[in-house]
Amino acid sequence: MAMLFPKKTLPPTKHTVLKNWVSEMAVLCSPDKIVWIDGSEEEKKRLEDEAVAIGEIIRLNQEKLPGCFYHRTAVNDVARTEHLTYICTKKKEDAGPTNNWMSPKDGYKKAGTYFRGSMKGRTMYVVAFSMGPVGSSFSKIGVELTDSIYVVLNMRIMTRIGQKVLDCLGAEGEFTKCLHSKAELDINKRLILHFPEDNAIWSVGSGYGGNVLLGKKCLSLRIASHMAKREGWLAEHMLIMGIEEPNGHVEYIAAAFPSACGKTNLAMLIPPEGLKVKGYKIWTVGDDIAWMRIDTDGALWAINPEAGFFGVAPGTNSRTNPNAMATIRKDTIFTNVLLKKDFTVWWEDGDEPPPEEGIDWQGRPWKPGLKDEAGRPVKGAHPNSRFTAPAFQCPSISFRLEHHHGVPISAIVFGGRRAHVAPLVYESFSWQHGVYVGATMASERTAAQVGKVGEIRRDPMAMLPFCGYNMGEYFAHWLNIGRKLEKKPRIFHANWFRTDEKGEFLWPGYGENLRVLEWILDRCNDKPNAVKTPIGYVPTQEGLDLTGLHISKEELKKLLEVDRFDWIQEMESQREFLSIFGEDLPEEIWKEWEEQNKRLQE
Ligand code: GTP
Ligand code: SPV
Ligand code: MN
Repeated sequence: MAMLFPKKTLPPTKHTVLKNWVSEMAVLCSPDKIVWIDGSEEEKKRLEDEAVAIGEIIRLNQEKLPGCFYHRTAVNDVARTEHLTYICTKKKEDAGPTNNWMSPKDGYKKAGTYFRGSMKGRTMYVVAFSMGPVGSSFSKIGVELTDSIYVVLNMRIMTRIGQKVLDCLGAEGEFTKCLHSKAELDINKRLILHFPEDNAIWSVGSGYGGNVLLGKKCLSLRIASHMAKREGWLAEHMLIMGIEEPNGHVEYIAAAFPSACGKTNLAMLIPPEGLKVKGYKIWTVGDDIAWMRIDTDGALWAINPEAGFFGVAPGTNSRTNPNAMATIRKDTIFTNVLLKKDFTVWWEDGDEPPPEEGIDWQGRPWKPGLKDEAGRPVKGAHPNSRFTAPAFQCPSISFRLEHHHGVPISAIVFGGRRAHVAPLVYESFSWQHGVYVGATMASERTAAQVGKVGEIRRDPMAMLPFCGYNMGEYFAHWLNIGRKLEKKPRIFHANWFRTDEKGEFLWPGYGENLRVLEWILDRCNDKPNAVKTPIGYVPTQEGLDLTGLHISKEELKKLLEVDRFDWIQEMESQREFLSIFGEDLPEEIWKEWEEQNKRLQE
């Protein structure tokens, strides 16, 4: 094996702090060797060959899926483990009531015992990566040490990696120290620790996406949100998309939905038939993370710090998301989907009918109609199975992804998965009311995190699992940003998931969501197609362009309904949630709650 990397002996950097840290972590983890990742094509080939040789990944059918690979994570390691994810600050208050907390001392000590010797017989890869374009003043650099080639190959797609990043870091640049080891992949020895005060992340015992691709949720949200609070910007769990009008003018929106609630799908949408005559074009800037700051023009500008998509596979097909299907035709890594006999892949609600046989996400033989001992259908692909694909392969990708400056945001949309209560869309009354709407967002739990699927939980700004500090202070930070913004984006709330009595979705969703975005942009341009309700402005019955869509008057009414009885109950549940922040909750949020409560009682 050592022969695969014959030349690499000296670290290709003059950064003393970095070199010392790598040596120190190597002493802790005891890898057989250390390999500095340069990011070249030849290196990619070598890594793929080696990972195939040791069984870490499977090469897929290169005729049908050129450059594609398959990976299966451990059965108990298929989603983020929020209960094992901690914010390690000196003071417990700084993590706030919604985060798990450990002192940095305890964190290093406890995880240290799992890391000790964990890389024996393995290689430690040193992956320098840039979140945001390399060299941009708004980008952040991290270095991830990992014993997983799968992680290296994913980081290669999701971020910008290698020598160019080390060069950019120079001899003294700042970087986030990211340490990862699969160790024993034992859930009882798994910890995902964040040390915002040390700019460090330690992740051990997992091989799953958000737990181990440390540039993503760990750096770009948990650590970055902490930095953003100090430096006066926002790090958010948001997609960014552009909507181009026929005259070539593009308006950009940012939208925060919890995990597996439709960000990737919305960011890549294709205009529905009925709206095609209007000539809209959609540009995808990002599908998961937005870093936003106030620019010299007084507006809010956003970049997507990532370079790839780590998207949910099930439900992705040529009807729901043709752009995603085009993106994943080559050079894609598939994780925990069904492996077919011809070495292609399959998932539930994809393009093809189920194959006659295959190997499921647990590595077991599978065929359609298979049931478990309790008689429940066995899925071929895990509901949180994913694809990792380069963003530039997406037909709708915006060239602005590589722009250091990002894009100006006209509207912010919060949203969740709510079978009841929340209407299809509404507009908040002001920035302050909008922050309250975001702070009280709720959603049904999905398969993207371990826990009971379907359970309603409050998920402020879709950041509950990702805010690296006290969320009470986070709301205050949002209010502050609003005070500083001269051109404030309007704030909306959307819900594609309202159901009828039979539990069927009332709204067709996907491409049809453009109809809602159109209304949102109309509102940003002061079009009066809305009615005032106690919770905000809701479209009038004629406010949405429904050309070509078959939806009954009753269904539309139900979709847009603000039921006072439901909302009064909702307010009680919000009160309970807001109370947990105690003194840390900005009084403006309470004030908005009280006023909305009053409007509902009137
Ligand atoms: P993360 O990557 O976990 O952050 O998820 P995401 O927010 O990007 O969600 P994604 O777009 O991958 O969608 C998750 C699931 O929701 C998929 O199974 C989709 O098919 C489904 N979904 C997305 N948009 C819609 C919609 O408009 N309506 C309905 N009914 N389902 C949708
Ligand atoms: C999410 O769960 O919100 C994701 C996938 O985007 S993960 O990278 O696992 O966090
Ligand atoms: Mn996400």
